Formats: sequence, C-alpha cells, structure tokens
Amino acid sequence: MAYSVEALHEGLGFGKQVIGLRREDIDVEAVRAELRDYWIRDGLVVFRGSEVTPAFQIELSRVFGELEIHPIRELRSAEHDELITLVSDKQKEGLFAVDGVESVAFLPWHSDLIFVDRINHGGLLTAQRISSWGGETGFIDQVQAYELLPDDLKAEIEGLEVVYQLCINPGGSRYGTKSTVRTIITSDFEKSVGPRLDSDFPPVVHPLVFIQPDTGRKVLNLSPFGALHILGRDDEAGHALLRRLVDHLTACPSYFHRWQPSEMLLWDNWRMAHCVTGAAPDEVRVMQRTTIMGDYGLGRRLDARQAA
Ligand SMILES: O=C(O)CCC(=O)C(=O)O
Ligand SMILES: [Fe+2]
Repeated sequence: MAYSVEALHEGLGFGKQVIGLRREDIDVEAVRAELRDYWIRDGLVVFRGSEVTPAFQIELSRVFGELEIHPIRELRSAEHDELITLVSDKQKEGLFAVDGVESVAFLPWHSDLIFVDRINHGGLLTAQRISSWGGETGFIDQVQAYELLPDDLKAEIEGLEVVYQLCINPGGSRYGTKSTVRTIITSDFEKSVGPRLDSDFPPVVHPLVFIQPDTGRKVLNLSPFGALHILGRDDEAGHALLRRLVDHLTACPSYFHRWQPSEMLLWDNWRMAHCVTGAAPDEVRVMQRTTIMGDYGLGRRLDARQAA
C-alpha cells in the first residue's frame, strides 16, 4: 500500500492521520478492516494527500457503514442525497457576534443527531471552501473524558440520562457555550425549522454513560449543545451536576483542525464531541459531510409532558 499512518498528534491520546490513501486501496478488505479499526480505537482519522471528490468521500464513508439520509432536509446536498452541505454564507446560515467578534460557522461542542433517538455512528467531512481565518473543527475524546472523571462523578452519573432537543441558534442552548452569542442575521435554518421544532423534533433522552461495544471502554456521552437537563433532575442540584460535567468535558484535551482542501476528517460520533470556531464573516465557508448510519439503541423519544 502506498499510504502511511501516523499518530495525529504525539501525546494527544486520540486520532490518527492516514496519508496518501487512494481510491483503489479501499478495494482491499485488509485496508478496510485497518481503517475501521482506527475509527473505533482512535476516534478521529484525518486523511491527507488523497484526491478528494464527492464520489470518493461517499465510497470511503461506506467502508464504515451504510449511509443515512440526514433528517434535516434543509441541509441535504442537491447533487448527492448522501451528503449534507454546510454553507456558512451569512445571509443563509446567519451572522453572529461571538464574544463581540462578527463570525459565521460558529457551532458549540456537540454530538451529531443527539437531538433524535438514533444517533449516527460517524461522519466524514470535507472542506469545499476554506475561510481565511477561523472555521476550525475541534474534537474532544469522550472515552478520555470518562477516564479523566473523578471517581465520585463516575459513580454519581451511572444510570443517569440527559434530555436533549434540537437547538437552532448557536447561542440558544444553556450548556452549549460560555461565549456570548448575539444574532445579527437570523439563519434561514432557524426561520425554517423554528416553527416546526416541537412537532418535528420533540425532546429525546440519551444515557450519560455509554459502553463502546467493540472495546468495552466507557464514554462520557454528553453533548453540551442541545442538552436541557438530567432526566428527573431539572432542579438546582441537577443543573449543578450537569454544569460540572460540561465543564469537565470541555476542559479535556482537544484537537482543532485547520483545514486544507485535500483533506477528509472521519470521526466516531459515539465518542468524539466536536465544535466549529467562528469564521470570517464576509467569506463563504462550505463543508460537505456524510452521515454514517448506526444505532447504539440507547436513545428514546420523550413525550413532551414527561420532559420535566
Ligand atoms: O463545519 C464543520 O467543520 C463541522 C460541522 C459539524 O459539526 C458536522 O459536520 O457535523
Ligand atoms: Fe457536527
């Protein structure tokens, strides 16, 4: 094989980089198995020096599972059903002052699809247009985050669940970010999904601790963006516990990716929280992502009347 593999960053504890993978390499079952192993064991794989096309992005994604059509129709790509296109055009996706800095693309720490009962197993992301500043995609390993929890917290969260709902504004979630986020231009997404939020995206519940099936490792399964409260603990003590967990998670070792056009990023969405830093407001950042199917079987919808 012509490609090579290295740690993403020495001492980080997660992530691999695969350099020079070619389309024909993934016809070989041993290569497919090796890549799946990196995905599960290392959480994040950065592919560099590949020839990036939508067709290769889709085919490479299929190494890791069936692809799913994203539930938010506004995000689906016009050309390929398997891709979503994230266009950070301030008129379309909104313009925000993040801690006073005008930005597009800003997205707090989250797990994809945590706002539905079946969270997808992964995503493979490419950059079509890159911003001159910002627009970095950040990652935190929730396996490491669980390991770093003090023992009393590990014991306290066993068996607890968190209630989530889709959040349509990056500043609109209690636990999403400590930055101040002021909306300057409301996104088309917010205008379109807002009126049907409760009917189309009712609250759901996910466990705080999830055991990675292939390795038995525990994951601190917490998405700050979209988290409402711990189920049955929507009180001061419950919120203090959730705040402590969010602060712990977001202080864990992180990796922020500065994009080049010839790169693809693959992550295990069941254990890699991610975020996007605000990007240049007068430029259009364009990303495309696949959604790799899967269901860990632990999420469920919650009737709105039970949500407290
Ligand atoms: O735009 C990015 O860098 C990542 C956006 C994101 O959260 C995702 O694709 O799941
Ligand atoms: Fe995401």
